[in-house]
Amino acid sequence: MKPPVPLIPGFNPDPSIVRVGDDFYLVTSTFEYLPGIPVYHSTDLVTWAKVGHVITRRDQLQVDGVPTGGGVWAPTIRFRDGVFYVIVADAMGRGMLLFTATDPAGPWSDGLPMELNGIDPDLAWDDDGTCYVTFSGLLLDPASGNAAHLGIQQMRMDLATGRALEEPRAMWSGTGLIFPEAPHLYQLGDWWYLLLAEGGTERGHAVSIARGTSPMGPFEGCPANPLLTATGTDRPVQCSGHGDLVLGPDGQWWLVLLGVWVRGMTRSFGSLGRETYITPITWTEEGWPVIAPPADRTRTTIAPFVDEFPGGRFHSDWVGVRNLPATVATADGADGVVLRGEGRTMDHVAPTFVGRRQTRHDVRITATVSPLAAGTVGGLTLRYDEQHHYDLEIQPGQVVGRAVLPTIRQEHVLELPATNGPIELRFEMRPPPTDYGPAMSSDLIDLIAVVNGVSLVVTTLDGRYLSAESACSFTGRVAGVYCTDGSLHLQRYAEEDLPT
Ligand code: 6LW
Repeated sequence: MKPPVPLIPGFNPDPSIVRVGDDFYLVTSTFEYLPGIPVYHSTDLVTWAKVGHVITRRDQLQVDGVPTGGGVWAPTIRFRDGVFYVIVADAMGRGMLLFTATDPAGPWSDGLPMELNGIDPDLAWDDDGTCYVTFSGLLLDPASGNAAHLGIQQMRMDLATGRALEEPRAMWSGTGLIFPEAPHLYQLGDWWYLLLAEGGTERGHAVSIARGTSPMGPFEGCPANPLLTATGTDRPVQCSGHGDLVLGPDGQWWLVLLGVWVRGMTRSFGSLGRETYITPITWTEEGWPVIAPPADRTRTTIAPFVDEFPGGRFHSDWVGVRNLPATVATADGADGVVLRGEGRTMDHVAPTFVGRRQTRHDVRITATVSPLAAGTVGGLTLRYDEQHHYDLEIQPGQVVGRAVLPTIRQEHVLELPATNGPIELRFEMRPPPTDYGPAMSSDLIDLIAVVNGVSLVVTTLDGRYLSAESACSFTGRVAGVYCTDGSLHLQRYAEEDLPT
């Protein structure tokens, strides 16, 4: 089965969407990466362009304190009376925050702390203008290692002050599956609909819905729940869930949702992490939505990406880990950017690294770099987190291919031929062997250094260890360039389909 191409490729989970006139805006989760919460814009729900980010200043989040995988979780975007609202959890950081802007491209406000405890907040207003914040009552305590789940909850809140106007009330929380979350409340005709995700964000992920005549409930679950799940199916997009409804330009209802594009059978691996998909909705005569599995309606190709950093500037796709790209790497007069090592490797929680989400399977990623100082150590890396990364590293006189996985570290070392020119560092991710028929991994990754026009395959690594399943991560692969010592000039970076 040919998989549908994601609507927003590369890790972009927990999509939330709002329609304002003929314009659609969509936001996704970004965890420990900065800038955070990209704002994508479309007029046709097919072609999307990033217009900005909600988080462009470090102090909008508590980036330094949060564990990797914490940070920006599940923003909801809404619009009312000329103001865009994004409500989000800075998980294990500043907590629940409300950001506002009159232009979705930004600038966005500093983030008002909201008096509520949980994750996945939603905003809805009734006809009187009362605001209801509905959220998932997941309480995390990293200090004790404990977590509790209170189900879906709701409070009326004052958005001007962030104060709760009442105690949280328990809401309809799905069909009884684990982790009811991602609630969104909509007033459609005579009904208030409460959409949510349940089953956990992995293979059991599901979308369910209920409705009632008041935003506070009581709610009656749809008899057809769960309305969507890929669990137990052979669909190439698994983990489908965490959706948000929108009425399209054509009068058609759509659900944007997250999914993981996997390779394999019942055991399978999704190297790109959780991406954003879109799928059509129809309505039954009784007024319940029917959600089709994501299908290839949206895009057929993902354009190649090339950045030569004109004037030393970054394309808006670039991210840093707990740091903004422009503060990690700087322009140096000419085109390209320069990274200066400060002793931190990719094992560090805040490496000297600039990266971009991997957006496709069967891909060639090339970084053209030159060491600028004697003793420079750095190169191209593929990161899931500080415990899961593959590095292709230039050191004085040698090039190292390194796999870092929890408790495991492996290095392959080759001599680096002398050169006066730049070095191309390359990851080529190709389909895995099919000894059993179906693939038993996500991909094989060749780590290649091209020096003086000669390609050296430093090593080949199995890609399954850098997948959503193995890394147990909410994010996905981010490829990019790092520098541990000395300084490295990054002249060109390209991601393109692997030539066949
Ligand atoms: C998100 C929640 C989830 O807040 O993952 O497991 C969190 N479920 O809906 C981060 O994406």
